Amino acid sequence: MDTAADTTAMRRAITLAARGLGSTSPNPVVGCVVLDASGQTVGEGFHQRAGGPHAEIHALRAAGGTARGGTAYVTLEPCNHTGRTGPCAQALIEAGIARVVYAVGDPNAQAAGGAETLRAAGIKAEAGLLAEEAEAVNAAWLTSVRLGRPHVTWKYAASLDGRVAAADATSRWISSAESRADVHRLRAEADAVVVGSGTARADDPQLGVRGIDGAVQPLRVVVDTRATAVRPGARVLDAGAPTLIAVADDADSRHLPGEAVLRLPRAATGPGLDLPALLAALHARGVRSVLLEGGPVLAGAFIAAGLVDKVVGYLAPVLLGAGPAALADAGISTLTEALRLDVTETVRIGPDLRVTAVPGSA
Ligand code: AOF
Ligand code: ZN
Repeated sequence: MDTAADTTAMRRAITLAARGLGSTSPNPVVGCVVLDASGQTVGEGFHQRAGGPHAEIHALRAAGGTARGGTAYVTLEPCNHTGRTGPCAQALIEAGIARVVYAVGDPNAQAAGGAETLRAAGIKAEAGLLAEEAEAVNAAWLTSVRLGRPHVTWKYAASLDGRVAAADATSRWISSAESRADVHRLRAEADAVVVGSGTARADDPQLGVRGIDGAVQPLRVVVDTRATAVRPGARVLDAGAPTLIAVADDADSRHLPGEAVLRLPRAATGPGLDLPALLAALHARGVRSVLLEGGPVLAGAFIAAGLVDKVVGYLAPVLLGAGPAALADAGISTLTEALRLDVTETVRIGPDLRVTAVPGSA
């Protein structure tokens, strides 16, 4: 039976896990809280970077001998394997923990089985407390393990009537400075930022994270099928972060730095690249989360291919009328084909509204 104290401790563990967002990839974000036998918090920890100690180890170290007879709250099932670090299930047993409450089972076959190991040692191991919230904070990693491809968030900024530019193509700045700063936080949490050729040509974006101390710069990816949008001297080729220009395998890319070129097959249908192949190539490079920043054509292709896991829209209180829509053709021609979403969050960001939604389960 979960008590209010259990929920409070797990909520704290989820908050701690979130501190690792942007720095743990290709590993999960994980938080851990240890309460002693009387219910006092004696240890807290979170996973900070791949290869470093797991959350449980940080929390057990902080607790020391006071962990004996206590309860550990972990956002992910404790690992059972010796990878870059030792098995946390064993560490919890050795610390004398009496009960382990974890939110989400570990889908990573190599590490799974921690709960069984704990039970075999006579420790109560309970799953599922605040599982939805723990899933949400770890969505990128869980998706990448379950599907074998990176988690994709499509982000756009539009007028309240859903336009991303005015009729004459002017588009700077529809959303507010606050929203633009918030996008840098999304970039900092992503392993890769992806844009299409239209955006590269129109905006010459740099795609780096600015204004966030200690941020890890994401890989910059431009989908430039015909290798005509990114020219030598483009800002995306600066030294600020690594860059990949994804081009069709028959495109002439001699004007691009060779190490930046990623050759991929064309899509079976439509004008672009094979997007599952793009995601597979990024996954092979350790990318677990992608922030897709447009434009409307590339976003439409991702939606049509069923490759968008989350949508974040910044809606500015302005009307533009006849400009282009945030999403071009997404393979939807009649209402019964519409992609229905569930809104998971709405927040005011300065004067704008940020809406987060995920494809509906229905
Ligand atoms: C983490 N941090 O706090 C927990 C993890 O590469 P390794 O050896 O560190 O193992 C990573 C796996 O361990 C990871 O994929 C997940 O299944 C499990 N738990 N991992 O990086 C943590 N608790
Ligand atoms: Zn572990």
